[in-house]
Amino acid sequence: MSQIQIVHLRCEYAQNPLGIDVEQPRFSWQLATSQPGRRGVRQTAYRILAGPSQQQVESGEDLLWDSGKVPSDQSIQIVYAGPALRSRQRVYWTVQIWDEEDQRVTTNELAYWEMGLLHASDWSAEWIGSEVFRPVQTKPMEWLNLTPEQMIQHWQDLSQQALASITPSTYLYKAVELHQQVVRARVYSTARGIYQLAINGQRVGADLFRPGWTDYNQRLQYQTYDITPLLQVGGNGFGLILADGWFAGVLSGGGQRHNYGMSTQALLQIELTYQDGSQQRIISDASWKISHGPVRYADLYLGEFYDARLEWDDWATAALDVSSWSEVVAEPVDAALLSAQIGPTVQRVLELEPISVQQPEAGVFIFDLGQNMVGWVRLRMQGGEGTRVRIRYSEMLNPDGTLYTTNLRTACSTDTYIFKGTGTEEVYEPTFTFHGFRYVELTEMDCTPVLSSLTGIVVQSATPGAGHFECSSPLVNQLVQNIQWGQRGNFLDVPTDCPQRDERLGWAGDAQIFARTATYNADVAGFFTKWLRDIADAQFPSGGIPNIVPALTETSVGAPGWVDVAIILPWTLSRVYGDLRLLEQYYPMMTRAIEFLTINNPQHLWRAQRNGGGNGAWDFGDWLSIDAQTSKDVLADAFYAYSVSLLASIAETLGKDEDAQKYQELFQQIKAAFNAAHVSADGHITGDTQTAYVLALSFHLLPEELRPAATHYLVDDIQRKGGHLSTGFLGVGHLLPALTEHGRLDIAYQLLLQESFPSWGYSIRQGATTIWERWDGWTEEKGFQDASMNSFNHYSLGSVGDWLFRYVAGIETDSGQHGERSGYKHILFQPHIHPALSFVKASYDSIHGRITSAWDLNDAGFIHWRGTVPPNTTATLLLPVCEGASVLESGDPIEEVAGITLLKREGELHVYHLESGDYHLSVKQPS
Ligand code: RAM
Repeated sequence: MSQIQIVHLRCEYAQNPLGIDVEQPRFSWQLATSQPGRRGVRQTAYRILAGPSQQQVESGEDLLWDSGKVPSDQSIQIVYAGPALRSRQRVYWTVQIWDEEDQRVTTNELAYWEMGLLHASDWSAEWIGSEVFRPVQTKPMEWLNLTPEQMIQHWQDLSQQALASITPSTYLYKAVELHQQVVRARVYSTARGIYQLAINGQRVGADLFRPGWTDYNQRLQYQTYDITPLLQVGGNGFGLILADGWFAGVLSGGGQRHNYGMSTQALLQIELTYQDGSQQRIISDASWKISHGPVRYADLYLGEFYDARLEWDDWATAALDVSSWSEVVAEPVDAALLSAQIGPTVQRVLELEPISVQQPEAGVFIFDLGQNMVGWVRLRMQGGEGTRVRIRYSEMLNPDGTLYTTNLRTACSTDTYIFKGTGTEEVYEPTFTFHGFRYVELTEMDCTPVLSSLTGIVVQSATPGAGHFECSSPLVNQLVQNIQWGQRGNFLDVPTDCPQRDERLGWAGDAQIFARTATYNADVAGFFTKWLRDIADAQFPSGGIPNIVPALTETSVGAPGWVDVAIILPWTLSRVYGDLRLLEQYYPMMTRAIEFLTINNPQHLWRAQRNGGGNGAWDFGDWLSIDAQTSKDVLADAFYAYSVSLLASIAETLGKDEDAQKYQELFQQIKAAFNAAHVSADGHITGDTQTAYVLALSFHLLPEELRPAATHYLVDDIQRKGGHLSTGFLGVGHLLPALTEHGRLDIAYQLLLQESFPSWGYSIRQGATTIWERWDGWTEEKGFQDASMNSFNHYSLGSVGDWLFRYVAGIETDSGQHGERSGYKHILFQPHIHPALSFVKASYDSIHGRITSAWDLNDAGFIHWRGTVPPNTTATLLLPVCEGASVLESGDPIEEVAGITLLKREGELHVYHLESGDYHLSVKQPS
């Protein structure tokens, strides 16, 4: 048996995806070795076999596509090059590789993918609901010019109106008699609203909040399920529950309902193939029946109201009595709007048990889940018929132990359950709402709840965890947890700013600063691929990009540091996942975004088109910085320069040399204008703030000779502030990298470990279990910040996670001139060892497999570094080794060890080349 295995076969980042509409899907796999200590495992060639059935792939006969033996070490992003794929086509595939000794390796893993409905003509289903589609007139956000007080009042009025006018969720149903055994059945389904489908009493798919959030005016994703096992010969019942969701529910825009349409509709097409080869379709059409049921209403912000007395024992079965139900209203669908789901759906991922229950007032029970989380609770309680329990959620408590809900603004986040009164324990979980909370309040019930009465259900977009980071500081370990929880709670179909108040929007500035951190925490390839498409959908005809994606009723372009997501995100994804197709696909979007700025700003300073909102209020600056006012002009010009420089790199990666040169020249012009406008001869930058220096250094805007001075002013400011940072959303992610890159690792560690205000450590000392929106969300002196904007679960200030993985553990990817080294094909290990920590242990599941990097310092003056270079990758290691030190690898003099080569010495750094394998280096400093 070969000692190399081929594992983790993926198609378009997914394991055996169903219903994709990518015309030429891409494959990836990983190599693993069962021989400990084996180094230099490499793929020298691959062969992909794809066929219509398992047998054909295994026998190699009648294949759809045989790539032949391709001499290549590429194991990611390999494009299917067989015949054009048809709607519904299922293709099985496997891969063989040849290793560095030209030994062929095969795998037993057989993967597949299945195409969705590729053409509008594939659809015959119709929209069904209680009424025909009534679009919403897009109106500009009228509240933009209101004062904060007026705004709160305005929002409150709207949410009261919304609650007063809210309508019950819709139940749709049809029964169908099937006369033969079905051998293949698929459902293609979507909704204007959010839906849950059940067949013969069983729920279809574990996904939540389908079809997810896109700009429904432009695009609706449909989902595909294999429902073969759910069907039976004889009577079959199909039931679908439809709630308002993002489509018709309350969704920011100032507490407004009906952002995309006035009522909900569902669309489903069930395609059956029988044993004898004949086919049948069951579609949503005028033959369906409609009614109301136990979900009396459901709204993402307001919560869910569930009356269990209205449940049917035989919901979605053939036996359901619908004699009193109404006819649906059916209307044709514009199938051009439909596209296949990409990326992961939202799923439940964890359950948390409460750690305490308190009774601050008679009849008020407050449960503490010990963690700020996103989802809801599952309730297990007994109650008399028609009695109720009211469930409210909050992130924090008031000093008297009651719920602090003021910062939720108008999001009532209240679930209500009416008991059936069965005489036994009833179990309830909401389905069509979610809340951001740590504390749960139960009131109004006629029984006394106990600790085990509820369980926290954590939901998020199913992005598998990728990174692990642990070190000698419990504070930093908690910080890592808080960053990961912030991501978990806010990656819910789109990357939202916060999960609790009446906002929960895809703020682009937050996402651009956090994107790289996000890639370390989880596999976000599919998640961000979907959202990138949302960004492209949101681009204005002018080329401008909005602040929020999917865009709401916003009609103006976004702010510096927000719109730049259109360049920063694709660039990040291309580096982390080696995804050059995204660069190619969105190149026109990126160039249009930049050309829009260039045309409007001929002086190379970003002055025009950065004031979304008309009155300039939406030029956010270094949002939520503390005790510093970075010049908005400095920020705008710095981001303009940065985006253009990235676009130059993108053009170069894609081999568009002329463009690369054009954007490189443009970058130089912006840089010159930046220096002329903002930088004095001695290196001072207008405003003299940390963020100004950090961005100028990180974005390479200063002449070489001024960098030391700028670093000096930066450090000076930190020291003047007593070792404290002052950066907001835009500066924070670059702060510690900039210090590290400019020789001040000591200051970077000082800020990391700082516990007094303002710092990451300060919030942790106050018991934070997530990253806060504001440094001063709660302080000992002032208590809660202004409730009109104070989320305790926001990821932006957690963008320091990138530094922990990329610099402290030191796991970074190379790119190569044309992206050939990206996706961690060639790893750069750059551990930044410092006595502030005595050990660091990290791992990261890259698209090529698991990378590890760990170091420790011991009293005897030894430095140890342990690392793993996955099979079929290579690495460069930068190790601090001072003059006269000796370096051993697993106890042997390093010069004699296979797989590792000293390339050069750069001052106190030794630069090694590593083949794949595990390494254990020790450096003994001279005594
Ligand atoms: C608030 C939030 C959000 C930020 C915008 C500018 O809505 O803090 O995260 O991006 O402001």
